[in-house]
Amino acid sequence: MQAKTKPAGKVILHRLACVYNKWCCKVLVVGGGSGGCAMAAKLSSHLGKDKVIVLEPEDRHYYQPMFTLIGGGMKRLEQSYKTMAEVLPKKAKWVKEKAMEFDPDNNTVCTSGGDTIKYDFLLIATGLQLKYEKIPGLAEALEIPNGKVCSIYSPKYAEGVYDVLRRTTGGNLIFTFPDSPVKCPGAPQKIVYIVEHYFRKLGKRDKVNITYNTALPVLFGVKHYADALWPICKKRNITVNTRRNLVEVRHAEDIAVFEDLENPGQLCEEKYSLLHAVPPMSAPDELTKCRKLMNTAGFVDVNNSTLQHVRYSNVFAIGDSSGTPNSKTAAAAAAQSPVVFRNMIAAMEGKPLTEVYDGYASCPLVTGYSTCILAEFDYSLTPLETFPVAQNKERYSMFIMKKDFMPLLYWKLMLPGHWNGPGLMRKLFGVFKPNKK
Ligand code: UQ1
Repeated sequence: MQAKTKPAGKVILHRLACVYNKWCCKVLVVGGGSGGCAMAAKLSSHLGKDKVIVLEPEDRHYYQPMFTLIGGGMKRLEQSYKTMAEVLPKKAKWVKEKAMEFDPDNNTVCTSGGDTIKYDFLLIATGLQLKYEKIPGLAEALEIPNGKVCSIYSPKYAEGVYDVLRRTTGGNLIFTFPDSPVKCPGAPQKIVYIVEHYFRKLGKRDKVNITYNTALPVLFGVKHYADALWPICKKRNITVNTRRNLVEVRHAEDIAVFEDLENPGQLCEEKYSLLHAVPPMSAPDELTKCRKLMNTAGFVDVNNSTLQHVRYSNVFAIGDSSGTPNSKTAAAAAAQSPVVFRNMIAAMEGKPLTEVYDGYASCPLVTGYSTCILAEFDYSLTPLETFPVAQNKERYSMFIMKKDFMPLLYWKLMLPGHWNGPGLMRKLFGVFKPNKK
């Protein structure tokens, strides 16, 4: 579709479509997660009442960055969510259905309720789906009452992680990172550090062996922080195996099967007393089946700078489903939000897109019950830090920021559309650190 100028015929056709379709809108936001909710707030406050529809089937909106802390027993699940009705902007219309079929050539999305929503602009903010079932035995193992397998990634299992932890008295504690892009790529190792500290605090560290098996070739993608994390693993006797991928869980025998990704087909078995598994993830199937919208890796094919779709000028993406090569975190969605907003408005007004996303993402790497390394970086994987302190050090201040300040910032500023990431703060603090960017 041409977003800029609409011929009269198209306008009439659009009006007619609105008569026959149940729903019709200026902007359709698919997904009411971090990016979708913040963008619906920005767009509906700019465009006015009922110009924006949010398509979101869930009742609850979870603050997912809290799940690691829940796994460590530092927060409870009830503290991590609000109702969707509470967080979605009042000026937007909430259709509590799922997007089932995308038709970008006709500017429509079909819903689970059998409706067709016609849009002028589409914002894809679906996030990722968790695919526990892709690892044979894993989904079943997670359902076993008083079992040994756990996972912070789902609200269904996050509290169970702390239950498994409290039941574990010794043996092999095994942690994984899957062979797929994941949301919050730091989380699979944050839970390792928390669990290690848990046993140290109890005076039982010598009773457990701790191993982190990651499918990645590195511990962390940004060297500046990886160089800080490797010595932490060494000092705390955490074994790290890279290029090792969980392929099966044989829960009857408490055995996890891993494949050596450097030697495909070569398997090894490990007996566990606690297995923390991170599922493979992908964009939702309903989205990936619309091949025209996706890149070859299975994410929405948008321009890395403008976040506009490379083929459909009236389609944008924000957050984890986007194909941009940044780390998938809420902080990244926050930094993307002003870019998507201003570029979408420019596209509506037929003006050139001028806003550029630099790939900013941040990851508060919690390293125990009182410390955190705040990693912040851009597309080039160079640090892009906010505070005038060495952020590659474990700090109590960053831990408090992660645990107590970030949830407030999220609910009070980000979701209502007022948080654009820490860019402005970085510039202000930049006065105190002339040598840093
Ligand atoms: C951030 O913007 C954000 O999104 C709201 C997070 O997720 C909850 C974060 O964890 C962080 C660290 C940021 C970046 C913010 C600052 C103040 C550095």
